[in-house]
Amino acid sequence: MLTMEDVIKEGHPTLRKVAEEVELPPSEEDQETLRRMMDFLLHSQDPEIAEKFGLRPGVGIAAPQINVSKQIIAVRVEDHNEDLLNIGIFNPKIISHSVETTFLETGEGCLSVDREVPGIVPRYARIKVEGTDMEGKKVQLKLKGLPAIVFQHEIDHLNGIMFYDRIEENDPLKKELPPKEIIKRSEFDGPLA
Ligand code: LHY
Ligand code: NI
Repeated sequence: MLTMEDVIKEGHPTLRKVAEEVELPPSEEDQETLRRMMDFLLHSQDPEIAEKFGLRPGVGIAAPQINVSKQIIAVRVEDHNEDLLNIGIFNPKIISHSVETTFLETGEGCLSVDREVPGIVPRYARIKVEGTDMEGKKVQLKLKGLPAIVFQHEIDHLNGIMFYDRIEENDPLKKELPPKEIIKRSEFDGPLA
């Protein structure tokens, strides 16, 4: 099973790389990677297992964080109705998003960052994500609230982006995306960068 020792930390070059697309249908090896990532989240959210293995509770993880530079993410998080969204996705892509932005009141953290970084991380309030699930089936998800934030955090990892890259350096409490990003991204023109 994966533990914190398998999770690479900031400064590791893999976290700054653009991850490779997964070939479809997903290979046994890629499926196994995703399964291990989903198990990690499950274990990290089980108080007894987490305590026993020293796991930091997590709601999302991206393959580059376990030093696999491939477009694979796992998310395990409750939505605003307390329904569990537990999903693994190959090649996730934000195909559209709201103009409205949002942010987590408490700021964001990262399993690959062993320090607190205060500041507002602006995120799209709503996104539509396309990708491929564990079985190789194409899926589309419409997300808002915490699940939308977690997906954006994880998809950022696939593009070598850390959450603190999005905190305005001279104004860490700024709640808007920089205007040029709003313009660029509202054209739905490809990956976040
Ligand atoms: N995991 C974070 C976690 O605590 C994800 C996250 C996302 C935290 C958004 C807070 C806000 O589960 C990761 O760092 N995954 O990359
Ligand atoms: Ni992270």
